[in-house]
Amino acid sequence: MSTLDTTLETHSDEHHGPASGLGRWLFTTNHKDIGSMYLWFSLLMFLVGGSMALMIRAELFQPGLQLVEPGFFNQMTTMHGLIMVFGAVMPAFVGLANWMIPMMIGAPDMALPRMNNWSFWILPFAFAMLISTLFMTGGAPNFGWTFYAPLSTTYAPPSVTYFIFAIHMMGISSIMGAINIIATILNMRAPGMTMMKLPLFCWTWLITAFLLIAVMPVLAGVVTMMLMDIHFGTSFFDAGGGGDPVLFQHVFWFFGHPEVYIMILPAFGIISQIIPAFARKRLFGYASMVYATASIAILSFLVWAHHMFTVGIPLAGELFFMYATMLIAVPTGVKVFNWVATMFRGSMTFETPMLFALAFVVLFTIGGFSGLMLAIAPVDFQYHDTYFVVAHFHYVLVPGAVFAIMAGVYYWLPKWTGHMLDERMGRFHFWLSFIGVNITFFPMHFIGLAGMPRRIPDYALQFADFNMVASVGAFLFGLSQLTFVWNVIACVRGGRKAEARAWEGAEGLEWEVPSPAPYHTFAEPPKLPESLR
Ligand code: HEM
Ligand SMILES: [Cu+2]
Repeated sequence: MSTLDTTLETHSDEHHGPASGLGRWLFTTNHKDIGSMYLWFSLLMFLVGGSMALMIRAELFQPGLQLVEPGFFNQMTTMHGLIMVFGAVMPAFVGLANWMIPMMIGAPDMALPRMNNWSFWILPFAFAMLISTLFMTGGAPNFGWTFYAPLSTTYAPPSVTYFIFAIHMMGISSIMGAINIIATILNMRAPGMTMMKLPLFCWTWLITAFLLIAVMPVLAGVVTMMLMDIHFGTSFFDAGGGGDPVLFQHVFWFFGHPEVYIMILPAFGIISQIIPAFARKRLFGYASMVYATASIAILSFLVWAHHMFTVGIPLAGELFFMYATMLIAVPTGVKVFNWVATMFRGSMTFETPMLFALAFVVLFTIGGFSGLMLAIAPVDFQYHDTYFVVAHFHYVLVPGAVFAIMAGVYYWLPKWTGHMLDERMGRFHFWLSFIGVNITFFPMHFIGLAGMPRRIPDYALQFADFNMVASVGAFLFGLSQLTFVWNVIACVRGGRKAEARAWEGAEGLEWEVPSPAPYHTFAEPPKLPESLR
């Protein structure tokens, strides 16, 4: 090697490590730094939103009013829902996308690194503003995470204006993140990585990004209409001025239903990476996974009114939305079938990421089945707005989305930190969470079917036993998350050294680079490994 070459190399090394101090984090355009910030932010929001859930469950431990004012209770349910959806689950997926997509496709970074910095940094401001409403006159938003008008307009606390601004900012962040992910995946794949070789986490995120671009503007639109109704004399949602509150629900759920897939499709992707690794087999039915994901995404635009069966839509509408919703079970069933078929006759081992992935398959499916029950229009008249709904969506969100995120974190932690995690602590966290989640949410099916309404601080005596069980489970689940925090911090600080391919059966470009992954990977496009050729 000539002298010139050597100087050039040392030169470039000197200037491309991380900057030092706070500036590194404020001004970074590095996908790994930004991914880490998203993940830490998400963890913080998960703990804040989780504490709110525990306040709710503490009040509901017994019938009667014990701990909080009913008005404050409503603020807690609202803030809990908003923080978990927009602050915990969505940013966690974006963090995983930032870390993993460039490494999985063999790109040096995201396509639009400066925008990436901005996508992240507006989030802390949005959530600081949202949470600050708790200290304002009239209190925080109290109208539920679905913010139905006129509760969120005519009868809303003054802080609703800050809520609207916060939602706008979150929307901008999500749209920029989505544009970045699409630009990266479509343009920056290593030579030879055709679309049908793309790792499934990238595929599911690509489709999710299109969903985000399609529906975040709808969310922005609906909050803007609220803003107009509140401050500028319009009556979009005010029957007294010729408007219609049901219009709100249509616009909201046109955003809201695709939103629930935004929170689950990337989870499908993570599970589709992990199960083959620990079954030591290729994923069964790769192409059908891609088509199933796309079908779910397209169908998600045609089912929004299944949230509105009770508002009085025409019978033809009830039937259309009922059957369209049931249709989604078909591609979802394909996915579950493929995961099970991947495991069939595989050489399975059950490390922590795999345990979370397996629990995902079983418990998400329970949530899917209760979703099918809710889709049956005539019986939804009984379930609507009861704890059955709360049970349903927590099964898809907690042992669904959240377990998938934890599976992904445990799976990729060795790549991020260079250390293996403490398996015993990981399994301890898994079993406590698995037991806690079921004790919390399974009884909610029964109290829901028996008629206990959601979003109430007090309830009739006959619901007392199951509520007590659910509250005990919630504290078990909540406290066991501290073992997760402990695990992650311990793994960052030390542990057995991880190899490049940290898990025996793991395949993909991310396992070809050293652990921890260097600050810059793939300055040159890599040659694809055997498994991808
Ligand atoms: C420690 C785990 C959790 C517990 C114990 C918990 C508990 C609760 C409770 C008791 C409610 C109020 C139900 C009602 O009164 O109607 C609620 C609502 C809600 N939760 Fe959770 N939750 C947890 C985690 C999550 C996660 C991870 C998410 C989202 C990813 C989530 C999303 C929601 C949503 C969207 C609502 C509806 C809020 C509303 O009614 O507007 N929860 N949760
Ligand atoms: Cu829906």
